[in-house]
Amino acid sequence: MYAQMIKSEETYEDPKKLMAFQARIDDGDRIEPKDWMPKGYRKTLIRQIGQHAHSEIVGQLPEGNWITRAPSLERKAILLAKVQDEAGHGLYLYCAAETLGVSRDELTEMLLNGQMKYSSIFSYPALTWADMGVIGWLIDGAAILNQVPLQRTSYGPYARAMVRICKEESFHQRQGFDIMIKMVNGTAEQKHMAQDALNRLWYPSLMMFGPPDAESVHSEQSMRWKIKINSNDELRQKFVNQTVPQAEYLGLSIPDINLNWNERKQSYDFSQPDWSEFFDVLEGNGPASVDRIEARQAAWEDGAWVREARIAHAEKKNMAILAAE
Ligand code: BYC
Repeated sequence: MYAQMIKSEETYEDPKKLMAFQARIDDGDRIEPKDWMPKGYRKTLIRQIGQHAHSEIVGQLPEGNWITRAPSLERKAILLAKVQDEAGHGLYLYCAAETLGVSRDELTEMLLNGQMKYSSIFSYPALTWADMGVIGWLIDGAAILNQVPLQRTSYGPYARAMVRICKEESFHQRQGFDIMIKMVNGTAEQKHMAQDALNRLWYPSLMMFGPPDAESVHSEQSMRWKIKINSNDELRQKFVNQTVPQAEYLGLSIPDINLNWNERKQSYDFSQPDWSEFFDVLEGNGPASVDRIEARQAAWEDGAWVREARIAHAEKKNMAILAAE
Protein backbone atom coordinates (compact mmCIF):
# COMPACT_ATOMS: atom_id res chain seq x y z
CA MET A 1 0.00 0.00 0.00
CA TYR A 2 2.81 2.41 0.97
CA ALA A 3 4.76 1.43 -2.19
CA GLN A 4 1.66 2.10 -4.29
CA MET A 5 1.35 5.50 -2.69
CA ILE A 6 4.92 6.38 -3.57
CA LYS A 7 4.30 5.37 -7.20
CA SER A 8 1.09 7.36 -7.45
CA GLU A 9 2.61 10.41 -5.76
CA GLU A 10 2.94 12.35 -8.99
CA THR A 11 -0.69 11.73 -9.97
CA TYR A 12 -3.11 14.56 -10.29
CA GLU A 13 -4.78 16.16 -7.25
CA ASP A 14 -7.79 18.42 -7.52
CA PRO A 15 -6.50 22.03 -7.03
CA LYS A 16 -9.76 23.02 -5.32
CA LYS A 17 -9.35 20.24 -2.78
CA LEU A 18 -5.72 21.20 -2.26
CA MET A 19 -6.66 24.83 -1.61
CA ALA A 20 -9.46 23.87 0.77
CA PHE A 21 -7.08 21.56 2.62
CA GLN A 22 -4.43 24.28 2.97
CA ALA A 23 -7.12 26.70 4.21
CA ARG A 24 -8.06 24.22 6.95
CA ILE A 25 -4.41 23.94 7.97
CA ASP A 26 -4.00 27.74 7.95
CA ASP A 27 -7.10 28.06 10.15
CA GLY A 28 -5.51 25.70 12.68
CA ASP A 29 -7.95 22.81 12.02
CA ARG A 30 -6.91 19.31 13.02
CA ILE A 31 -6.86 16.77 10.20
CA GLU A 32 -8.37 13.41 11.18
CA PRO A 33 -7.84 9.97 9.58
CA LYS A 34 -11.05 9.92 7.52
CA ASP A 35 -10.62 13.48 6.17
CA TRP A 36 -9.42 14.06 2.63
CA MET A 37 -5.69 14.79 2.54
CA PRO A 38 -3.09 15.24 -0.25
CA LYS A 39 -1.06 12.13 -1.01
CA GLY A 40 2.14 14.03 -0.15
CA TYR A 41 0.75 14.96 3.28
CA ARG A 42 -0.08 11.31 4.00
CA LYS A 43 3.30 10.15 2.73
CA THR A 44 5.22 12.74 4.78
CA LEU A 45 3.33 11.80 7.92
CA ILE A 46 3.95 8.07 7.40
CA ARG A 47 7.65 8.83 6.95
CA GLN A 48 7.96 11.09 9.97
CA ILE A 49 5.69 9.19 12.39
CA GLY A 50 7.13 5.84 11.25
CA GLN A 51 10.69 7.03 11.75
CA HIS A 52 9.76 8.56 15.07
CA ALA A 53 8.25 5.21 16.19
CA HIS A 54 11.35 3.32 15.04
CA SER A 55 13.53 5.78 17.01
CA GLU A 56 11.63 5.06 20.21
CA ILE A 57 12.00 1.31 19.73
CA VAL A 58 15.65 1.35 18.61
CA GLY A 59 16.25 3.92 21.37
CA GLN A 60 15.48 1.20 23.93
CA LEU A 61 18.62 -0.69 22.96
CA PRO A 62 21.47 1.47 24.37
CA GLU A 63 19.69 1.92 27.72
CA GLY A 64 18.24 -1.61 27.84
CA ASN A 65 21.80 -2.84 27.66
CA TRP A 66 22.57 -1.07 30.97
CA ILE A 67 19.61 -2.30 33.06
CA THR A 68 21.51 -5.26 34.50
CA ARG A 69 24.54 -3.06 35.20
CA ALA A 70 22.72 -0.15 36.89
CA PRO A 71 24.63 0.75 40.08
CA SER A 72 21.74 0.26 42.55
CA LEU A 73 18.32 -1.36 42.78
CA GLU A 74 16.71 2.08 42.67
CA ARG A 75 18.59 3.07 39.49
CA LYS A 76 17.69 -0.29 37.96
CA ALA A 77 13.97 0.23 38.66
CA ILE A 78 14.06 3.79 37.25
CA LEU A 79 15.90 2.73 34.10
CA LEU A 80 13.57 -0.21 33.58
CA ALA A 81 10.55 2.09 33.83
CA LYS A 82 12.11 4.51 31.36
CA VAL A 83 12.89 1.81 28.81
CA GLN A 84 9.34 0.47 29.15
CA ASP A 85 8.03 3.99 28.52
CA GLU A 86 9.99 4.10 25.25
CA ALA A 87 8.25 0.88 24.14
CA GLY A 88 4.91 2.54 24.91
CA HIS A 89 5.89 5.64 22.88
CA GLY A 90 6.76 3.41 19.93
CA LEU A 91 3.37 1.71 20.18
CA TYR A 92 1.37 4.98 20.32
CA LEU A 93 3.28 6.17 17.27
CA TYR A 94 2.86 2.95 15.27
CA CYS A 95 -0.88 3.19 16.03
CA ALA A 96 -0.93 6.83 14.82
CA ALA A 97 0.85 5.74 11.61
CA GLU A 98 -1.64 2.89 11.12
CA THR A 99 -4.48 5.43 10.91
CA LEU A 100 -2.83 6.56 7.65
CA GLY A 101 -3.20 3.15 6.01
CA VAL A 102 0.17 1.54 6.65
CA SER A 103 0.56 -1.47 8.92
CA ARG A 104 3.06 -1.86 11.72
CA ASP A 105 4.46 -4.93 9.93
CA GLU A 106 5.08 -2.87 6.77
CA LEU A 107 6.81 -0.15 8.78
CA THR A 108 9.00 -2.70 10.55
CA GLU A 109 9.90 -4.30 7.24
CA MET A 110 10.99 -0.91 5.92
CA LEU A 111 13.17 -0.31 8.99
CA LEU A 112 14.81 -3.70 8.62
CA ASN A 113 15.45 -3.39 4.87
CA GLY A 114 16.90 0.12 5.24
CA GLN A 115 14.05 1.97 3.48
CA MET A 116 13.19 3.84 6.69
CA LYS A 117 15.48 5.54 9.17
CA TYR A 118 15.63 5.87 12.94
CA SER A 119 17.19 8.75 14.85
CA SER A 120 20.92 9.07 14.13
CA ILE A 121 21.70 9.38 17.85
CA PHE A 122 21.02 5.68 18.44
CA SER A 123 23.77 4.67 16.02
CA TYR A 124 26.23 5.69 18.74
CA PRO A 125 27.10 3.22 21.52
CA ALA A 126 26.49 3.81 25.25
CA LEU A 127 29.88 2.99 26.73
CA THR A 128 29.61 3.83 30.44
CA TRP A 129 27.00 4.42 33.14
CA ALA A 130 27.51 8.17 32.62
CA ASP A 131 26.03 7.72 29.14
CA MET A 132 22.71 6.87 30.86
CA GLY A 133 22.86 10.32 32.44
CA VAL A 134 23.72 12.07 29.19
CA ILE A 135 21.04 10.13 27.26
CA GLY A 136 18.38 11.37 29.68
CA TRP A 137 19.78 14.88 30.02
CA LEU A 138 20.68 15.66 26.40
CA ILE A 139 18.85 13.14 24.21
CA ASP A 140 15.54 13.27 26.05
CA GLY A 141 16.13 17.02 26.49
CA ALA A 142 16.48 17.39 22.70
CA ALA A 143 13.47 15.12 22.17
CA ILE A 144 11.30 17.31 24.43
CA LEU A 145 12.25 20.47 22.53
CA ASN A 146 11.34 18.77 19.26
CA GLN A 147 8.18 17.09 20.55
CA VAL A 148 6.49 19.80 22.63
CA PRO A 149 5.66 21.80 19.45
CA LEU A 150 4.51 18.55 17.80
CA GLN A 151 1.58 18.49 20.27
CA ARG A 152 0.21 21.22 17.95
CA THR A 153 0.96 19.37 14.73
CA SER A 154 -1.89 19.37 12.22
CA TYR A 155 -2.58 15.61 12.21
CA GLY A 156 -4.85 14.74 15.14
CA PRO A 157 -3.63 11.23 16.07
CA TYR A 158 0.04 12.36 15.98
CA ALA A 159 -0.65 15.48 18.08
CA ARG A 160 -2.58 13.45 20.68
CA ALA A 161 0.14 10.79 20.91
CA MET A 162 2.63 13.59 21.60
CA VAL A 163 0.77 14.87 24.67
CA ARG A 164 1.35 11.70 26.69
CA ILE A 165 4.85 11.17 25.27
CA CYS A 166 5.96 14.66 26.30
CA LYS A 167 4.82 14.12 29.91
CA GLU A 168 6.93 10.98 30.14
CA GLU A 169 9.91 12.59 28.41
CA SER A 170 10.05 15.23 31.16
CA PHE A 171 10.51 12.47 33.74
CA HIS A 172 13.20 10.90 31.51
CA GLN A 173 15.09 14.16 31.22
CA ARG A 174 15.02 14.75 34.98
CA GLN A 175 16.24 11.24 35.78
CA GLY A 176 19.16 11.79 33.37
CA PHE A 177 20.05 15.12 34.96
CA ASP A 178 19.81 13.48 38.39
CA ILE A 179 22.36 10.83 37.32
CA MET A 180 24.63 13.65 36.09
CA ILE A 181 24.35 15.49 39.45
CA LYS A 182 25.36 12.30 41.26
CA MET A 183 28.28 11.67 38.89
CA VAL A 184 29.74 15.18 39.06
CA ASN A 185 29.54 15.16 42.86
CA GLY A 186 31.13 11.73 43.11
CA THR A 187 34.77 10.68 42.80
CA ALA A 188 37.20 12.30 40.36
CA GLU A 189 36.81 9.20 38.19
CA GLN A 190 33.01 9.56 38.13
CA LYS A 191 33.28 13.24 37.20
CA HIS A 192 35.71 12.29 34.45
CA MET A 193 33.21 9.70 33.14
CA ALA A 194 30.49 12.37 33.07
CA GLN A 195 32.71 14.77 31.08
CA ASP A 196 33.76 11.99 28.71
CA ALA A 197 30.13 11.03 28.00
CA LEU A 198 29.30 14.69 27.33
CA ASN A 199 32.30 14.99 24.99
CA ARG A 200 31.23 11.94 22.97
CA LEU A 201 27.50 12.69 22.77
CA TRP A 202 27.38 16.50 22.43
CA TYR A 203 27.69 16.71 18.63
CA PRO A 204 25.51 13.62 17.98
CA SER A 205 22.86 15.35 20.16
CA LEU A 206 23.03 18.47 17.97
CA MET A 207 22.51 16.22 14.93
CA MET A 208 19.19 14.95 16.33
CA PHE A 209 17.45 18.12 15.07
CA GLY A 210 18.28 17.19 11.48
CA PRO A 211 20.50 18.82 8.85
CA PRO A 212 20.92 22.62 8.65
CA ASP A 213 17.81 24.35 7.30
CA ALA A 214 19.49 25.00 3.95
CA GLU A 215 19.90 21.24 3.47
CA SER A 216 16.60 20.14 4.98
CA VAL A 217 14.63 18.80 2.03
CA HIS A 218 11.32 18.41 3.82
CA SER A 219 11.13 21.42 6.14
CA GLU A 220 9.49 23.95 3.85
CA GLN A 221 6.55 21.77 2.81
CA SER A 222 6.22 20.14 6.24
CA MET A 223 6.04 23.56 7.89
CA ARG A 224 3.43 24.75 5.37
CA TRP A 225 1.34 21.72 6.31
CA LYS A 226 2.12 22.25 10.03
CA ILE A 227 3.49 18.71 10.25
CA LYS A 228 6.58 20.48 11.53
CA ILE A 229 6.21 23.60 13.64
CA ASN A 230 9.83 24.80 13.93
CA SER A 231 12.84 24.55 11.66
CA ASN A 232 15.79 22.29 12.49
CA ASP A 233 18.13 25.23 13.16
CA GLU A 234 15.62 27.03 15.39
CA LEU A 235 15.29 24.02 17.67
CA ARG A 236 19.04 23.32 17.66
CA GLN A 237 19.70 26.91 18.82
CA LYS A 238 17.06 26.59 21.52
CA PHE A 239 18.69 23.37 22.70
CA VAL A 240 22.14 24.98 22.96
CA ASN A 241 20.72 27.99 24.82
CA GLN A 242 18.96 25.70 27.28
CA THR A 243 21.80 23.23 27.79
CA VAL A 244 24.83 25.51 28.30
CA PRO A 245 23.64 26.85 31.71
CA GLN A 246 22.81 23.27 32.78
CA ALA A 247 26.36 22.16 31.90
CA GLU A 248 27.69 25.15 33.87
CA TYR A 249 25.58 24.12 36.87
CA LEU A 250 27.07 20.62 36.63
CA GLY A 251 30.61 22.05 36.34
CA LEU A 252 31.10 20.32 32.97
CA SER A 253 32.51 21.89 29.78
CA ILE A 254 30.72 21.74 26.46
CA PRO A 255 33.39 20.47 24.03
CA ASP A 256 33.26 23.53 21.75
CA ILE A 257 35.94 26.23 21.72
CA ASN A 258 33.64 28.49 19.67
CA LEU A 259 30.85 28.48 22.23
CA ASN A 260 30.15 32.11 23.11
CA TRP A 261 27.22 34.17 24.34
CA ASN A 262 26.18 36.55 21.58
CA GLU A 263 24.61 39.63 23.20
CA ARG A 264 23.10 40.89 19.93
CA LYS A 265 21.42 37.55 19.12
CA GLN A 266 20.64 36.89 22.80
CA SER A 267 21.79 33.35 22.01
CA TYR A 268 24.93 31.25 22.02
CA ASP A 269 27.20 31.00 18.99
CA PHE A 270 28.35 27.41 18.64
CA SER A 271 30.18 25.04 16.29
CA GLN A 272 28.17 22.92 13.89
CA PRO A 273 28.58 19.15 14.08
CA ASP A 274 30.47 17.36 11.32
CA TRP A 275 27.60 17.05 8.83
CA SER A 276 29.47 14.54 6.66
CA GLU A 277 29.51 12.22 9.70
CA PHE A 278 25.74 12.74 10.09
CA PHE A 279 25.01 11.79 6.47
CA ASP A 280 27.33 8.81 6.80
CA VAL A 281 25.40 7.64 9.89
CA LEU A 282 22.15 8.02 7.91
CA GLU A 283 23.62 5.65 5.31
CA GLY A 284 23.93 3.02 8.06
CA ASN A 285 27.61 3.61 8.82
CA GLY A 286 27.38 4.78 12.44
CA PRO A 287 29.52 2.96 15.04
CA ALA A 288 26.52 0.96 16.32
CA SER A 289 24.28 0.97 13.18
CA VAL A 290 24.81 -2.67 12.26
CA ASP A 291 24.27 -3.86 15.86
CA ARG A 292 21.04 -1.90 16.16
CA ILE A 293 19.47 -3.35 13.01
CA GLU A 294 20.69 -6.86 13.85
CA ALA A 295 19.07 -6.56 17.29
CA ARG A 296 15.77 -5.44 15.75
CA GLN A 297 15.96 -8.21 13.14
CA ALA A 298 16.51 -10.82 15.90
CA ALA A 299 13.59 -9.40 17.92
CA TRP A 300 11.36 -9.57 14.83
CA GLU A 301 12.30 -13.22 14.22
CA ASP A 302 11.98 -14.15 17.91
CA GLY A 303 8.49 -12.62 17.96
CA ALA A 304 7.22 -14.56 14.91
CA TRP A 305 5.47 -17.17 17.06
CA VAL A 306 3.51 -14.46 18.90
CA ARG A 307 2.29 -12.97 15.62
CA GLU A 308 1.36 -16.43 14.30
CA ALA A 309 -0.44 -17.32 17.54
CA ARG A 310 -2.46 -14.09 17.42
CA ILE A 311 -3.51 -14.70 13.83
CA ALA A 312 -4.49 -18.30 14.65
CA HIS A 313 -6.48 -17.06 17.68
CA ALA A 314 -8.28 -14.40 15.60
CA GLU A 315 -9.12 -16.97 12.91
CA LYS A 316 -10.49 -19.38 15.53
CA LYS A 317 -12.64 -16.60 17.01
CA ASN A 318 -13.99 -15.62 13.58
CA MET A 319 -14.83 -19.26 12.81
CA ALA A 320 -16.72 -19.50 16.10
CA ILE A 321 -18.67 -16.32 15.28
CA LEU A 322 -19.51 -17.63 11.78
CA ALA A 323 -20.56 -21.01 13.21
CA ALA A 324 -22.89 -19.30 15.69
CA GLU A 325 -24.62 -17.28 12.93
N1 BYC B 1 18.28 10.98 12.33
O1 BYC B 1 14.45 17.31 5.53
P1 BYC B 1 14.87 16.90 6.89
C1 BYC B 1 13.87 9.80 21.42
C2 BYC B 1 16.64 12.60 7.78
S1 BYC B 1 13.37 9.34 19.87
C3 BYC B 1 17.98 10.26 11.25
O2 BYC B 1 15.24 17.98 7.83
P2 BYC B 1 12.49 16.29 8.42
C4 BYC B 1 14.27 8.81 22.40
C5 BYC B 1 15.18 12.85 7.41
O3 BYC B 1 14.36 11.76 7.83
C6 BYC B 1 13.12 10.93 19.11
N2 BYC B 1 17.51 10.82 10.10
O4 BYC B 1 13.75 15.93 7.51
C7 BYC B 1 13.97 7.49 22.24
C8 BYC B 1 15.32 12.99 5.92
O5 BYC B 1 15.51 11.71 5.33
P3 BYC B 1 14.33 10.92 4.50
C9 BYC B 1 13.00 10.89 17.65
C10 BYC B 1 17.33 12.15 10.11
O6 BYC B 1 11.70 15.04 8.58
C11 BYC B 1 14.43 6.56 23.15
C12 BYC B 1 16.63 13.72 5.76
O7 BYC B 1 17.38 13.43 6.91
N3 BYC B 1 12.30 12.11 17.29
O8 BYC B 1 13.90 10.94 21.66
O9 BYC B 1 11.79 17.48 7.91
C13 BYC B 1 15.22 6.97 24.22
C14 BYC B 1 16.49 15.22 5.58
O10 BYC B 1 16.09 15.86 6.79
C15 BYC B 1 17.62 12.95 11.22
C16 BYC B 1 11.65 12.27 16.15
O11 BYC B 1 11.64 11.42 15.29
C17 BYC B 1 18.12 12.33 12.37
N4 BYC B 1 18.44 13.00 13.48
O12 BYC B 1 13.13 16.71 9.84
C18 BYC B 1 15.52 8.30 24.39
C19 BYC B 1 10.89 13.57 16.03
N5 BYC B 1 17.35 14.24 10.90
O13 BYC B 1 13.26 10.61 5.51
C20 BYC B 1 15.04 9.24 23.49
C21 BYC B 1 10.00 13.65 14.82
C22 BYC B 1 16.94 14.24 9.63
O14 BYC B 1 13.86 11.85 3.43
N6 BYC B 1 10.72 13.97 13.62
N7 BYC B 1 16.94 12.99 9.15
O15 BYC B 1 14.98 9.69 3.99
C23 BYC B 1 11.05 15.23 13.25
O16 BYC B 1 10.78 16.19 13.95
C24 BYC B 1 11.72 15.41 11.93
O17 BYC B 1 11.51 14.24 11.15
C25 BYC B 1 13.25 15.71 12.04
C26 BYC B 1 13.84 15.78 10.61
C27 BYC B 1 13.46 17.05 12.73
C28 BYC B 1 13.98 14.61 12.80
